[in-house]
Amino acid sequence: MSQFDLPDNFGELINSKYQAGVQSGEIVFSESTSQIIEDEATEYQFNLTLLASLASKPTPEEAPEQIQRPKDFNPFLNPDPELTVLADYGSKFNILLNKFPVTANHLLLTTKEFKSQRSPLTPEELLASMKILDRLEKSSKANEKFFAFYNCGENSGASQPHKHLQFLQYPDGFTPFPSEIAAKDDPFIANSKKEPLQDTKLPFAHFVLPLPRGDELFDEETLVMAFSSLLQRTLTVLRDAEVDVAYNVVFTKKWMMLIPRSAPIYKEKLGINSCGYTGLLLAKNQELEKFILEEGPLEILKALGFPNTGGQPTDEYHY
Ligand code: B4P
Repeated sequence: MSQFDLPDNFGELINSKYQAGVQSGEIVFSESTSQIIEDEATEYQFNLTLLASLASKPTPEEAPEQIQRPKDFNPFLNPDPELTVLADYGSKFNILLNKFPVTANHLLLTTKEFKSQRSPLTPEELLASMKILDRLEKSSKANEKFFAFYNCGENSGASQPHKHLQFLQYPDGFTPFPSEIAAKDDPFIANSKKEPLQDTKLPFAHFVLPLPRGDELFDEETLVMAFSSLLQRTLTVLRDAEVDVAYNVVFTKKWMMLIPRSAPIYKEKLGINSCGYTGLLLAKNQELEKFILEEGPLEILKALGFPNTGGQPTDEYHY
């Protein structure tokens, strides 16, 4: 038993809360269409989502008077009960529905007290997230694949400073590149003899570990060792470049990946968060969709990350 075990009907709880939220207007869902694009050089897939109407998340100026909030309003401190799936989860967290989702049932794990979105993930945050992923997969009738992500630091694409992780499902038939990379090796924790996996065909630094299976996946110590070994490499890249700490974390039950980030926005037009670095790109209008297709996903990800360090001798970039 763990304080982070979730009820068997977790999936139903999410669904009913989500349906009620959409109906009451508390959840502002954006309709979209998607296409899969295959990068010829790497043969990896990217999923390009186009919002059907102009971004429906209102800016503070556009919001109707009754929902206008002060600029520094923190939506995660006293979360709206209509968006709350589980309050006081493990006595430290809340599990909320995203108010502005692009896909149904977009979940957030938020800390009850304010904690900074610049802080690294804790053992409890990692374990709680793994339990959520596990329960989401067990509740799924269609064998959907879920991932967790964390946008850490301003350059990572984060917009809320209160600590939160997010949970989404991959589109049907989509294989994210870290899955393919992780599938090439047995589970291991990176150390001075064995570096995290990196595909040298990708033009940006990305540190991937295949995760252990079975009960070991729910062992805090294992999760922390995996995360820390990837964070070490990430911080080394950021330290060498003398930039602020910012990185994306993406993980599933099978693998974990960290990406050091140099900037949040491409050519002053396109913001990219962790979703982008697991191959899911979001265009808020047709002009941006065209822009992404012209520039190419890898060019965009390259510009907002750091050069790939695959193949470098380990002592050159250890933290
Ligand atoms: P952050 O980590 O701070 O930033 P983000 O997910 O990049 O969201 P941002 O707000 O910058 O969204 P964007 O226009 O790029 O996350 C804060 C989260 O809190 C956001 O998800 C926000 O929606 C949510 N939130 C804000 N106020 C809230 C409230 N009162 N209650 C509950 N939640 C609240 O992207 C729009 C949305 O699409 C985001 O949700 C984003 O995560 C998601 N998204 C981006 N790319 C996607 C993709 N390819 N496929 C599916 N979804 C995608």
